[in-house]
Amino acid sequence: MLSRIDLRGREPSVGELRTRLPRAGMDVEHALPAVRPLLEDIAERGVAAALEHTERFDSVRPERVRVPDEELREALRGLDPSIRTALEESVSRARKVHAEQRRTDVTTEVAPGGTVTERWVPVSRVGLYAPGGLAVYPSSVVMNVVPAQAAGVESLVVCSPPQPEFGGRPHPTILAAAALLGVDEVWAVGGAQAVGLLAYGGADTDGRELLPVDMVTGPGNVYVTAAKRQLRNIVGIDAEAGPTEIAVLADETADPVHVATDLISQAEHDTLAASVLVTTSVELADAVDERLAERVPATKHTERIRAALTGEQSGCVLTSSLADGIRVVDAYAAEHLEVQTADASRVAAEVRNAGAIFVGPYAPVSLGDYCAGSNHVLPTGGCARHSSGLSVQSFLRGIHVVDYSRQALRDVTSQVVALSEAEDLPAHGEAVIARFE
Ligand code: HSO
Ligand code: ZN
Repeated sequence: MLSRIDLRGREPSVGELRTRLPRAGMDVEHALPAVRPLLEDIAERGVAAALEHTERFDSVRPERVRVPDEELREALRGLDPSIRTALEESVSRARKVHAEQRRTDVTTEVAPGGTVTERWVPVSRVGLYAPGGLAVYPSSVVMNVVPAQAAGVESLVVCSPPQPEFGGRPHPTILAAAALLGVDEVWAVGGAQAVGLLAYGGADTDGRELLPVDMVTGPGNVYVTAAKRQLRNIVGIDAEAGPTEIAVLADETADPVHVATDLISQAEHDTLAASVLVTTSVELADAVDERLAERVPATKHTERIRAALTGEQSGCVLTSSLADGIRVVDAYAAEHLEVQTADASRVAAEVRNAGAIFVGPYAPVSLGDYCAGSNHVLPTGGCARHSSGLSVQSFLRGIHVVDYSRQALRDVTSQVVALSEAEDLPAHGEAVIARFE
């Protein structure tokens, strides 16, 4: 089922690997011309404009855009108890991991009387977008809210599209997840309109105000991503999320059922999802293909999965050695990488580029999606070469606080003056000299 790229006996360069390896893209540029005028309208007319666009796109008009507190509490009460228990487990594991990511301020004495303190200050107000429709992911609400709260973000607002089948409210599990996490501000608005409202602010018909945020995070469709790209000078954004990716680096010791089920699991997200097997073993590749042929027709979202696995973004790469396999996965820099080899920990330790690494037979990506404690908002599209997933750090700014005494400044005057002259900016040096005349 997976198309094959045979690299055995070849040593492609990193550049060649990057172009040859399968990869799906998202055409954000294409969506921008439609999104720009919509955002201008939201900037001018706020919630009224958002309501009109929502009615046009989603054929629904929520009675109140700000979800009343009572409806949040009601959604949590109505949540299936087993889902509630699972979400609580997910939250508590994620909180354990993210609590350890907090930073402490550090003061460095650079010279006698001269210090620089790096002060970590959380972003004040964050907007989280939670999609509706096909992708209703309460787990993503957890993965965005937990690090923001651990960072100390004071004000959090969730936006999620109103759903016609829920009387114009966002999906009840999204509301319940927000309530469980202690987020009490939820607005029933979706798409690019939501990103616009979060950036510019607005007021509901009953006067309740949506204050503009400093940062917007959360996954969304191409229009949501286009809106984030368009507004990135006005609000901070998390990385642009492309279609999800799983790469599995496996040798002949891997269990083909584990490999096949994991490739299928991420293909389940989207016809554009990428599932890539990198292996030294033709026997394993054949066995995985057999398991895929059995399992794909037997699972719920067969057509979506088949489209993803047979799409040009998915495939199987054969390499001569594990070392070559590591070069391939490093060049690919998958959002999720599973290592299913003998001595998987050692192999995993050699990998440099991946959003998250899942080691051995008992760490499938779906564990990480829900309940490992790790974050599932991860860099896609090769961005794992230079970026990390969402963490406490994403919501912090490290502010340098510079504090020098008179003598400490005097001691370094000649160096400041020399550099200011070298750059033909003498007024920079004069600002220091003036203090000692
Ligand atoms: N695998 C997705 C996250 C997710 N999976 C949410 C299930 N729900 C991107 O990391
Ligand atoms: Zn997933």
